[in-house]
Amino acid sequence: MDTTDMSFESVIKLIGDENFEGIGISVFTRTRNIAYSIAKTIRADFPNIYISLGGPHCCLLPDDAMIGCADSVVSGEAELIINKVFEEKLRGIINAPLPKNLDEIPFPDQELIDVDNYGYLEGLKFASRVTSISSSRGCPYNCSFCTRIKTMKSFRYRSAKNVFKEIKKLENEGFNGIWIIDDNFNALPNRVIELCDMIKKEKIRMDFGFQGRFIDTPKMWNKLARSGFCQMFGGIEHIKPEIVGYFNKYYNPNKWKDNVEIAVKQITDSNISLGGSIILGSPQESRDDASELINWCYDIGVDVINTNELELVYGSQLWFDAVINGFFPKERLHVRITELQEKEYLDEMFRLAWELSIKNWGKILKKIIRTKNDKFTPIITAIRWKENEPDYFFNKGHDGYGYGKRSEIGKIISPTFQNEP
Ligand code: B12
Repeated sequence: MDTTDMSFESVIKLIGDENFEGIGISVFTRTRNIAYSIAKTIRADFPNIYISLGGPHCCLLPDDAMIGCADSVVSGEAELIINKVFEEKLRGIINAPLPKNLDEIPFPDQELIDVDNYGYLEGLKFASRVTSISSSRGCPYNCSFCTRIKTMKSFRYRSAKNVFKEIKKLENEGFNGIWIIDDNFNALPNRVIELCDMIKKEKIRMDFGFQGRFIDTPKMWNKLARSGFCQMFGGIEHIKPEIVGYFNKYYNPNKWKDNVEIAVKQITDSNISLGGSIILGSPQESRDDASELINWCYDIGVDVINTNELELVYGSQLWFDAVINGFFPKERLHVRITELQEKEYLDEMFRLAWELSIKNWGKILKKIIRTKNDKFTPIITAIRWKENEPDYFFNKGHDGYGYGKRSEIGKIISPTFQNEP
């Protein structure tokens, strides 16, 4: 619904027009209300359709999801069990086993995916035909704002050989851009280097982007850049030691800032375009801290500064601490910091980050020309990006990773996101 701006009504109409026997819905905590509404409407209008819910929120709170009017709720990863669930129309809460060896899972069938709307990040289209690869699951770190769903707690990864095989298959299918959507693609630098060597050796000419972590490994960044990895998104989150500690981002909060700076230099020296995410609004943050952080990101060479308001989501350490300390009742599963504290400077800071990112426009364009195999697609969208600023941000703009639209800063009008009452 988010990628295509599909309204609730058009989803229900689609269901009426087709002859579905079963419907599966993925549920995020922030999208649970719309997911449950869809399930309830299907139940009322099409009582014979079997409904199953799954996804991060069902891993966290399967009971809550069961009330959402489904026949079954799958908690865990569905690959080993999904056929059985739908063929046998299983009922109730189903605990799915986690696949241990990810190399055994078949590659996604791209024909089932509508890829036309895929591949936009911050309004820039990555390449003309883009899809995604998941090369690992989970994350070895323990950031306090992240919901630690059970599937994430066990960090598992595919072999470089197996990932390469999927890349080759996608190349044969006509894709020229791939986003690696792992929580932390470069958690194991040696695996990444092995993959880069294969891509280089086989002369694959595709553009790759990834979500990763800032680590001091010049060799890895260099190899990535030379095998088509031209864009990275990483979580800087903050530089103020009290806040870095509050986020549990690094073993020594005093050293995080230096660590990021070193990695950013290595990444940008390799010409990889860099999006750095930051989280604004922590209780320990002043307006000056936020502005210092944003300006620092710009000064050290982050190309696009991606701003997020701190959200306390069920399943994260921060949510748990806030409930224990009586900041809100445990029934509230998703709370924005501005619901708890006045943070009048946030709008101004979102705008500052956007304006500084726009200032990097020429630099981003140069990087595209220098590093990308498909230069044409991103340049066309980059021109549109520049022409529409700041309208793009305020009217058609982004929330977090580019999903969910803001009518004005802070007000999200994404079709799937509804504020809690
Ligand atoms: C890639 C990714 C993205 C991508 C793509 C999102 C997408 N819609 O697919 C981008 C960058 C766009 C993104 C954006 C956001 N994301 Co995100 N993202 C991820 C990430 C890193 C990987 C997802 C993934 O592929 N996992 C691997 C697969 C195997 O797991 P899975 O998706 O959960 O699916 C399995 C099971 O859940 C189950 N399942 C899933 N659906 C269904 C449905 C049925 C019927 C059944 C039976 C089973 C089933 O089977 C699947 C296969 O094993 C996860 C973290 C994580 N490890 O999951 C966060 C995560 C899903 N994101 C999260 C969030 C909060 C967001 C944003 C809201 C961030 C923001 N502030 O903007 C936006 C929302 C965007 C949106 N509306 O979709 C949270 C969700 C938390 C929660 N409690 O709901 C996660 C868990 C990160 C975290 N730990 O905090 N995200």
